[in-house]
Amino acid sequence: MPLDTLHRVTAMPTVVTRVLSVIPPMTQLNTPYPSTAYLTGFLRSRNVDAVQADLALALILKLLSTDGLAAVRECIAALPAPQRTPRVATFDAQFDRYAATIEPAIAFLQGRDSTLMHRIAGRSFLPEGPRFAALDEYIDPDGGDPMAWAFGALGTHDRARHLATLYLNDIADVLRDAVDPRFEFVRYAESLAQSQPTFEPLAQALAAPHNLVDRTLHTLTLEALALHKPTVVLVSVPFPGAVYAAFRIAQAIKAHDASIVTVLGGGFVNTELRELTEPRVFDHFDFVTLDAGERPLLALLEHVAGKRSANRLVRTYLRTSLGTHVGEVRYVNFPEPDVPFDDVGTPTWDGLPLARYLSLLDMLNPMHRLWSDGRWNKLTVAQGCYWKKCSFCDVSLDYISRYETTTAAMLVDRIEAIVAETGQTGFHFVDEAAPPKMLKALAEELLKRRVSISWWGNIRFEKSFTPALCQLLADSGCIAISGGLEVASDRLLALMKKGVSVDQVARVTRGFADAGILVHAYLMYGFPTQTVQDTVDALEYVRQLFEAGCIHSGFFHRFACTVHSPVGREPAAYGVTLLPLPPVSFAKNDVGFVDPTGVDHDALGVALKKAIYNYMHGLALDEDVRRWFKGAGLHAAVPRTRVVRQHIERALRSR
Ligand code: B12
Ligand code: SF4
Repeated sequence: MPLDTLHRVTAMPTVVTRVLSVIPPMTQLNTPYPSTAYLTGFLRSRNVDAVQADLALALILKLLSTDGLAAVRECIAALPAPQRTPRVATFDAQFDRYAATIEPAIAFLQGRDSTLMHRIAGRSFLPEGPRFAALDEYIDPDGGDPMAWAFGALGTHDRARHLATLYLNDIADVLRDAVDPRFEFVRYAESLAQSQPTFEPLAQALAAPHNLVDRTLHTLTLEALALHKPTVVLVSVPFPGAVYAAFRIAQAIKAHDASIVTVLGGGFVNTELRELTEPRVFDHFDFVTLDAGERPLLALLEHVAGKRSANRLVRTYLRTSLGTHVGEVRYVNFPEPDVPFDDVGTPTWDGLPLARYLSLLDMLNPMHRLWSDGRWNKLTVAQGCYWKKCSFCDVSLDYISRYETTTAAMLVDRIEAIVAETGQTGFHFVDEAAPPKMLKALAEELLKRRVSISWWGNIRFEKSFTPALCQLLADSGCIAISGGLEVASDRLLALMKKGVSVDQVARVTRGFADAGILVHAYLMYGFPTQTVQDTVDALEYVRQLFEAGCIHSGFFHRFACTVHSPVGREPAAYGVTLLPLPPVSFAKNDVGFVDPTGVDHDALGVALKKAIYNYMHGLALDEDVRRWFKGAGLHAAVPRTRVVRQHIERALRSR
């Protein structure tokens, strides 16, 4: 079909455009995911009437209410006996206590009723289900309070928050068993979307009758439409775990009023839907856009207003015939430059219920604690990554490869505006790897203007982070940084083009630690050609880094090969062979591979995770790392590490 025909079938002239941006369930509960804040701020800067809603938070607050729990109990009553799992039975038996405590517990986690901490911490207020058994697993080796050992010196408030989080986790388990097996607080029905080559599983799920979660989301969607009366709804899916609900929202909108224009975008789309050809997606969404949303949206809003033809849309998929399951999917990308980073405006949280987010205390890991606890304003220091070389990373995608900065003055203007609007001074810089030069300039500008904030974010452990710069960053409010040490092996770091060495990471992290900044290391295992010996050596380096006080926290992730990364694009250069993918009409991201080393990385991963858990408690730091691999299902004996015991200490001395 020629593109000018597209114009006739898709142009939808609307008199006044009102744009509603929506965060679908689930992303996170402690603070809004920032995409709607960015898009709303940008659209308002261009005089578009724009509003936003967080349906993820709204859904949780509805389900976790007295009425919500009563509805869950009705579902339980309708369950056949074999489906009444022990946790469902425990909930049912203690239902009156759950119903009486849910709203106070939520108010406490929202920070609206802090004195309740005493009753919660006393452990006689909240009913306790199976999740509380985890408390018995914390054993203080010195015989002290196990919770204090596991979570550091917890005050009453934190202790109560942890107990209240276990209580909510119990309820989430009941929801999973009795209502919807796909339900989780931070991801929902993720497997229906993640690397799903066809739309079929999602289509089947969307055709199924509503369960309680679907029904609640449907009602909330209609309430948002009634409140905001949008003509265009932008649905943002950052992760696969937000996709199913995004489609349910669009389905509800279209059933209510098919003339409302629905648009899908966000990190998941930018990553996984780059080869979209499935027409059924467009039963729910009129348009799907790729990459940074600003330019495609300006074009799309002009198109919707009848002022631009469809063949001049930017990075946009659409279906060539509306209202049917058939029709072809077209990708239109009229060449227009992106809106410069300088010009994207200031995100706004206006319209989001900032006082109603939940500060959960789930994990021992101090960095995870920052992720799930507290209300953080989110801001990007630069667009993209200045390094863009790491071979495991999606460097071919726009959100990594297009690097643009702005001035420190502009960033601090944005920070000041956000603090004035939200009244909150905590910032999470959501860059993939914030550039050191910009961070330095930003710190100087913050200090110059005497703007007091706390901030944290992700960086590369590169040598321009000198001890002096680390101190400057700390002075400007930096409380924590995370960065990739990845495989902790110089051979593999070179192969993955990380551009850092283990010794350099030691020196840089020590500089941060000395400045009083919490350091979290992203660690990786299972990279192509990684041997058992490499893994044992990596753990020895990590042990020494903890022992030397360079890092305080870490997490071992299993390497996953994606089609957008250099490994996925040139597997032979990394000594691996890709497994063939089925034909793709929907999502494409992860790809299986065969590594001739044949190492059982799953077994090693268990050992690595156990080790790091102990190191974070300062335990077993003087012991031979081979102890963690015992019983890890290795056929041969675990090799002794080749790393000398004082390696990191010497690297630090040579600083
Ligand atoms: C910071 C970050 C995190 C942080 C904070 C997450 C949070 N909840 O705030 C942490 C470390 C906790 C994290 C965790 C995870 N993350 Co993360 N994260 C990021 C990162 C680096 C930045 C996110 C961000 O805030 N961006 C700023 C916002 C404004 O950008 P944006 O959402 O993309 O929005 C822009 C455009 O997409 C577009 N847009 C967005 N929505 C819409 C809607 C419409 C209609 C339109 C037109 C346009 C549009 O316009 C916006 C402005 O330009 C991104 C990569 C990236 N550079 O974006 C990965 C990314 C989103 N994460 C990803 C993943 C997979 C995860 C995890 C699932 C990892 C895991 N396995 O646990 C978890 C999920 C956690 C959760 N449930 O909250 C993937 C998602 C890809 C995919 N396959 O779907 C990404 C893309 C990175 C990657 N390739 O791995 N993440
Ligand atoms: S892993 Fe980080 S530093 Fe490396 S290219 Fe990706 S975003 Fe940049």
